Amino acid sequence: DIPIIINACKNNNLDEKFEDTIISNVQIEGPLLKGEFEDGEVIKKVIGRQSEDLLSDIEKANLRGRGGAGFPTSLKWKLAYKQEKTPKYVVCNADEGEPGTFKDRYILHKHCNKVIEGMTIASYIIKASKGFIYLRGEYFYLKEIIEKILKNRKKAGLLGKDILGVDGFDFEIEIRMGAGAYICGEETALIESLEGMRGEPRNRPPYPVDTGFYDKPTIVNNVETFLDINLIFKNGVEFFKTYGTSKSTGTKFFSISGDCQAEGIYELPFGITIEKLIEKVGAENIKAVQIGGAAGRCVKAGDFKNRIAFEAVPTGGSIILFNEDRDMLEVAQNFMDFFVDESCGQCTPCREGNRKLSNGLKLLKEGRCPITYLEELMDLAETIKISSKCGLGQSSPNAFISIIENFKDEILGRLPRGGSDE
Ligand code: L3W
Ligand code: SF4
Repeated sequence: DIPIIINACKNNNLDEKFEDTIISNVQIEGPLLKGEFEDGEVIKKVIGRQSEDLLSDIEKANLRGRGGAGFPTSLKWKLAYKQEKTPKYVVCNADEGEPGTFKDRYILHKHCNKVIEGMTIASYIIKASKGFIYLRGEYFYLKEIIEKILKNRKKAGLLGKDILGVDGFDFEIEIRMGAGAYICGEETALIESLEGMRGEPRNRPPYPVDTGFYDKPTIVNNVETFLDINLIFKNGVEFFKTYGTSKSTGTKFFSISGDCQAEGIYELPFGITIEKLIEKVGAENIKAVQIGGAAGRCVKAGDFKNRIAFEAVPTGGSIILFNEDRDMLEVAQNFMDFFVDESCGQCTPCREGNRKLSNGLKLLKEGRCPITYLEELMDLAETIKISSKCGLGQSSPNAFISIIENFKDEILGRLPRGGSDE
């Protein structure tokens, strides 16, 4: 018997009560989940149109991936469409494991039909015949719900062979469960896991658009990106662009938690200021906001006029608020311990470097970290960012760096003898 190690991402509260409390506060100010939606209605609108034409609409809408990196969806899909290798694959990345993120879980629970509709449109555009929903292991309870929807859609001719009677429009979707590893949210580790291998990132390039699942063209997109596709083809490009900024069009789902009265899920236009967001969730005396989860940056009170957008402060959706009572070193420690746990261990800067940053924070909290060592740790943090193999390592020191830089006064007071190098 080989023991299965389930390294659950600890920072999310996964008990069932969570759905009834935090997720019950859903504030939708954008159009994505509003209005009537009939299964198959958006697919019907795209059928008969050429892939190039549909890709041009996505390009004009300037849709950017909602998983955090903001890569142009039209470019990703165009690269996959142009590939001659077949079969091609569409993967929905539902391995939502970023600390403080719980919006995809809600979307999949309550609006899964729209996500599947978006995936089916993607398959029509790039000419893929198979799709996967890679579902976070801890969201096992959603598997049955999604399976039922897939079955119903197949019965209605919206999945399977010759979808809606269109000759050769074949698309099947399978659910694959993750097993609790955060790294499987990184697209190439996800693909390795889909192939039955240990979830370890591959070198990129080649990118999955040409060398993905079993080396075939594969697009991997976040749950929310597939949701956005519906809006573009249902209401049109111009309508989509009425929300957001010119470089970050549309709306964004945020999972908001921490020191506030109305934590929950919010759909808001891109470009909203941090200040406005704090006001919306009824938070007071906030000294820091972590934007983008553990991989994101910690923004200090003086910078709350900044906007949340790909060209300003980007996020895949996680927003965590900290009030004046919070010890920012504890916050940084929490994030660094998370990365020490979740690093796949493949490359040295991430595996060893994050451990050193975490240990350095312990020394700082105990008042045993001289200023010269703190400076060395900041250099190490930059080295980890530039020398790690994948997005996890490259973004893991963000919280450490931004907290040390933004809360210098709070931290310098914790150095031995006011900062002297004893
Ligand atoms: C073709 C090129 N494709 C880039 C594609 C690439 C990917 C997308 C974004 O994640 C953050 C990090 C993590 N030809 C391409 C190309 N692409 N150049 O565009 O790529 P990239 O490299 O900008 O970002 P990334 O490394 O994928 C960066 C976080 O995202 N992350 C994401 C997790 C997401 C989930 C989820 O959606 N459920 O878990 C994982 O590492 O923190 O900060 O598709 O192929 N020249
Ligand atoms: Fe693994 Fe970290 Fe290297 Fe990514 S950066 S491959 S998670 S060790």
